[in-house]
Amino acid sequence: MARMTALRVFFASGIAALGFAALAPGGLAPQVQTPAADGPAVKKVAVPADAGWVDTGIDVAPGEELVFRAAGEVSLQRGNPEAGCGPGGLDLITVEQPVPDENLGALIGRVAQLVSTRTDEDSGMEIRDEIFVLFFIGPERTVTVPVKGRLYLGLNENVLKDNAGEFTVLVSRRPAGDRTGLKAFPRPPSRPCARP
Ligand SMILES: [Ca+2]
Repeated sequence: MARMTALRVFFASGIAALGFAALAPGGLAPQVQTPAADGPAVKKVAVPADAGWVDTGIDVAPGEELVFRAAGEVSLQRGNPEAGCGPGGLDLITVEQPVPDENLGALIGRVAQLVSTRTDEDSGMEIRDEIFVLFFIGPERTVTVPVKGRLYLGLNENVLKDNAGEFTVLVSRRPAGDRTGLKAFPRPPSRPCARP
């Protein structure tokens, strides 16, 4: 289940502005955080297929472990019966998509760290310099965070306006160095050891 493909680290300026421009105005409100009964907090995040990067509201640190579990159906082209898929995406790879070697429309993640902002002399537009990492998630995956930043979720596609539907993603996290937390999602309490 866990896919350990390499995480790509990017440094972008200008391009980063395009990335942020894909966000819905004002961003999307993160969902309510619900503490699990016997484990780390699990956050439920809706990822509409046509929304661009969804801000989870979660700031992550290097070494922290994130466990994702996703469900839901989306269409990558409204009205096209061949364009429906779950978080694993369509069995299709195109020449242009954010994570190039994974299925089109699959659930992907992005951790972005803003380095600086500056103003373009010609256009007057704000340019955001940032470091970011993109990674495949799919229906279920555990990821160790490589860089500090804000966690965003989205689809592995560049043409988003014609999409419909949404994924629902549960995000569970464990701090770096924490060996007491649960590996993934809450499990039933373990039985006490039998007395000798
Ligand atoms: Ca599309």
